[in-house]
Amino acid sequence: MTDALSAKELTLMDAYWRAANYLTVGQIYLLDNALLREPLSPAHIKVRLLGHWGTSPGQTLLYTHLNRIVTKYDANVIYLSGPGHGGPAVVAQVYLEGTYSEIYPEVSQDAEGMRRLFRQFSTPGGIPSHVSVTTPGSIHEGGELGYVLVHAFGAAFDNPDLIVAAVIGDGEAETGPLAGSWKGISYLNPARDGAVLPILYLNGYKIASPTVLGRSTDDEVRELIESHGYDVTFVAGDDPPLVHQALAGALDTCYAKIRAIQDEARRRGVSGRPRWPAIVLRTLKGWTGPKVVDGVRVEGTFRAHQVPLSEVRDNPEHLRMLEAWMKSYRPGELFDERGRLVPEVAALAPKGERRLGANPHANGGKERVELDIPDFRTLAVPVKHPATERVESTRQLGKLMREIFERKPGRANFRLFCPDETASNRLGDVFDVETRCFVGRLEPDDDHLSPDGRVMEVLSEHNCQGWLEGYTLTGRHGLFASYEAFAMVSASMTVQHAKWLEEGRKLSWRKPIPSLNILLTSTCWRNDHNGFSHQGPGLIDVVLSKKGTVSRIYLPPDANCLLSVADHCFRSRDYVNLIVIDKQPQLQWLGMDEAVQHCARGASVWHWASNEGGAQPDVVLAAAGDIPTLEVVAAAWLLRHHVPDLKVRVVNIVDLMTLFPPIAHPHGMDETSFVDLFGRDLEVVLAFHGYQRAIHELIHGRPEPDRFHVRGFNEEGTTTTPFDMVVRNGMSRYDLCLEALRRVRRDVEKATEFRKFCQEALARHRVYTREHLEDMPEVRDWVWTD
Ligand SMILES: Cc1ncc(C[n+]2csc(CCOP(=O)(O)OP(=O)(O)O)c2C)c(N)n1
Ligand SMILES: [Mg+2]
Repeated sequence: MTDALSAKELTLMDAYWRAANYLTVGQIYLLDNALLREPLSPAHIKVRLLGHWGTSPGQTLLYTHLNRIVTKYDANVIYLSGPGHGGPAVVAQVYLEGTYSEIYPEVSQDAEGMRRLFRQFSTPGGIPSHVSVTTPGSIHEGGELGYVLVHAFGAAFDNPDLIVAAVIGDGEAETGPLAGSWKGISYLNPARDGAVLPILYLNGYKIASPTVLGRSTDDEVRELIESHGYDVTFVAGDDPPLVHQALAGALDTCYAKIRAIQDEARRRGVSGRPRWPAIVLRTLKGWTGPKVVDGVRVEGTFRAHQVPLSEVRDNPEHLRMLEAWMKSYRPGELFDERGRLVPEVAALAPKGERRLGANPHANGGKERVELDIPDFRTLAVPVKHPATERVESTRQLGKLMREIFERKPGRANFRLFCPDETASNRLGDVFDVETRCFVGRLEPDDDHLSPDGRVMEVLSEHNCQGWLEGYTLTGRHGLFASYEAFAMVSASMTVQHAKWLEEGRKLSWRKPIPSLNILLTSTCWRNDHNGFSHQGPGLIDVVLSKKGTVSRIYLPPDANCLLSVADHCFRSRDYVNLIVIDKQPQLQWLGMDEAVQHCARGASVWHWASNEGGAQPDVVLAAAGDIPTLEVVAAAWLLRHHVPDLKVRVVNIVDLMTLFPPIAHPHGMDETSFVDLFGRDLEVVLAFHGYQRAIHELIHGRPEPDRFHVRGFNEEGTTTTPFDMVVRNGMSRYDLCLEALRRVRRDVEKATEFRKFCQEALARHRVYTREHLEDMPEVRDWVWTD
């Protein structure tokens, strides 16, 4: 086989790699004397050494070689670093190519800029140690390991020209999400989407242990990845010239294969799942670093993971070794008098937006095209009288998405991600115009399945959420619809994404991206057939813990509110929007105009359900969530019929964050509005979709918070009737009535009889459900009557 690189190219690429390695080590260790123009002394060394060397030389190598592919083929490539703790490697690279200094001019491409580059890394007031939001060209921090491949696929969908290089750590490859993400190629359409190039980086170790794949034979690794459907090319070695040649050749081959697959599909149509190329790179962990330190082997072992020389300030031998290590890259040949990369080497970097750090896809807001959303009011459910008709609310959202799918702009920029539950979640109207995506063998019995679909059904919450994240991070829009309980599977990804958005907002060069929209349906209250395992509203608590700048939680009580909320969420940017509503037929409360007003306010008094008249109510019955709304309104109805003397105000909360004081959340309503709803010292019985404590957290700091008596999900669940669920959790209409009477501060006529009525109703419920196995007709068929 002929060498991929000429002797000259090889020399220059090696120089580029050495420069990146030099800058990587400099960032980890040096405060000053960046170009080592004077003998290294302890004063030049950082007090705290915080960074990761082990993964870095492999990543600088890959980046250098991807630069070559970009330049040689004018390829459109972004780089995702799975082991994102190799932050200094990627920062070194974006600095060398010039993007870093364009965004952060104070970190200039000269000696002073290099000093700043080193000093800022992993120091207070500086930059984080990972490939984080501050790193140009990054859409993936790689802090919480496991998501690099799902993000890569998300970025590639509907981006036909893009190649996403995804570097996977061999430790990262042990995570569940990563192991599950190889199957992305069964959803990647070679005619319509871009390409993902997985690069499994086998340096053999994690922090302290060997990796499973590192200790596997080449044959075993090959079989594993081939069995996922990839065409694997191995690159291995510890001799730089040989590895350069092999890697350059491998990347040339992979590039050619990608283009051949795409050309074929774009000319002749998609026929089955192509065997996409993947690379396995087996090199030493901490390659080119110190081989042995204090008599212990470091290069090629787990000991290279973080800082191979840990006592450089105090141990003269370590200091000497650091100096020798850095000088082994021959900085004098690489950087000129002013500290600039010598022109011949610098010329290897791609130009303009082709640079990996400057590619606009990795600053997704730049690529964002607004979503073309139809007027959701045209999908309104007519509500002549509140609480008289039952509708599957999520079905209206399916209709809205159907219309969004229909209105494709030049290039489609909307997808629905769902673990196999689109129809089950009553969102199936999208199938009037869209199909489920599947790139593989199709059977005549398949239902709305094709390689061209944009409904992404993979039974993996990690894939669904990660794909949507990658899709939005590159400027496109979508929704992840999940069973409520199982959104917890990817809750940690929600947390990480919220952190990313939070940091991104602080950087003016990062343009706002479409929000991450998560629909939680099949909720805890209505998992009649699935039972306790499916009953868990925990994601609300997770999102509640995120900063108000990025977190939103909506609990629309009916279809028209859901449409209004969804429209708002689809138009928003830089948020994590959690929308919680069940899919079962449910009573409808508000006409569209009222719904829009209610959602705009976030919470309001429902006068039609209240009987306070002009007077001060005895009690406020408040609800947040669809089932709580049903129980609260039914409780108000019972009270007005049985104890008309009791004055009740009904409040509904659709935007949960309005309950926060304004200092805690930007949606927090001002005190006047809060008092308008809940008074200053009125007793409030509040039924909540999730765990009660969330409400107590929200209203902390409001006037007299002890007067809020919250009922919510109490971890009482099983396979049972809808009403039994609320009874078990003490949130039934009868429980709410009893609670209201318990809290009232005056004697109310007929209260005693009504208490008895409620207790008897609960007892009757118990007997009736055990005998008839369904809810009592008076509950099951309840509608509002005057
Ligand atoms: C989900 C997760 N668990 C644990 C960690 C802690 N951690 C940081 S780096 C690392 C080892 C990573 O090994 P590998 O993926 O092989 O990367 P590399 O060898 O390239 O450094 C671990 C366990 C993490 N960052 N994320
Ligand atoms: Mg490793």
